[in-house]
Amino acid sequence: MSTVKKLLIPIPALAFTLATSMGAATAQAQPQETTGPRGWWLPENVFPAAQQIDLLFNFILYLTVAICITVFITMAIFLFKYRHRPGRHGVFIRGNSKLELVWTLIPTVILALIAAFSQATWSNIKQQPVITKSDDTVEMEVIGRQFAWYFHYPGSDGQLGPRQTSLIDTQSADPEKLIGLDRSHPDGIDDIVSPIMAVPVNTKVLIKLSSVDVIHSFFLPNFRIKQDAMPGLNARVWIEADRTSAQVIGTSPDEMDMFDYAKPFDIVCAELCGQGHFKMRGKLYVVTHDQYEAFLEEEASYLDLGDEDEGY
Ligand SMILES: [Cu+2]
Repeated sequence: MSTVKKLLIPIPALAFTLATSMGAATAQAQPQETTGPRGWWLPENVFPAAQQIDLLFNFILYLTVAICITVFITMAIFLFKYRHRPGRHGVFIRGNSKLELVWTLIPTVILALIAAFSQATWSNIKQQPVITKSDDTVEMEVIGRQFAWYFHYPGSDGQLGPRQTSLIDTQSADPEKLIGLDRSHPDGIDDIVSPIMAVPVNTKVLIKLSSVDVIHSFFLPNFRIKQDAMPGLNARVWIEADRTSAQVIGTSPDEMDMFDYAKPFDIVCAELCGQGHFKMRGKLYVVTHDQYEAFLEEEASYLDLGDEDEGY
């Protein structure tokens, strides 16, 4: 076998690796059974405000692919046109100021345009007053810990109880001790801490995001949300789903029956946070208002049992 043939053999394998790794961040994060109808592209978006993110993503992708193809074709033409031929000598060129100005200005204008387009999207997703609490919003807290997510809901008083660093016990099997919830505070008495995330559909959900150990990243592929969870810092995130997870992902007899066997959206950690990073996944159920109320009631009933059993 010639050397050229030997070198050519790995090319299909390499092309396959490149093609599959293009969507690696989302592909790895979305196991087949929970992310819903699995197309070859992004998972279905249920967050109307994130449509702008998809538009920007596609615009930047198509632009960079077009530039990439143009550069490689130009390079190939130059390689061929100015290849070595007997008797041909190189020519000394001092440079071309006009040409250099053009290839500096074009990318500058393109980057400025992308920055201008992104600014509106960024403001809508990130800035006040979009993420302000009001009567028809739901507030909750999401806390990352190696290697799971915990969800802190306000109880019937609608107020999130405070968490204290001194109360955090990262070795505890009890979720409320893991996140350091202060039960002695009046706001914290009826609070719920659960390893399951449930939010009502068509409702703005404000999330206070943090971590009790290392940096994690809260990634909701179906909402195009990805935000770092930092120890000692409260990041603000908001979401609003226009469909329930049962409508998008479907139902399964294997799922817990709390939400009529609805399958959940994926929650993944998108920050390499330690040896168990790969298994740091959670379930996000977007449910009807009735199902959401029933979920909180059921969780609160466990809370009462815990209170009766003083020894525990
Ligand atoms: Cu993590």
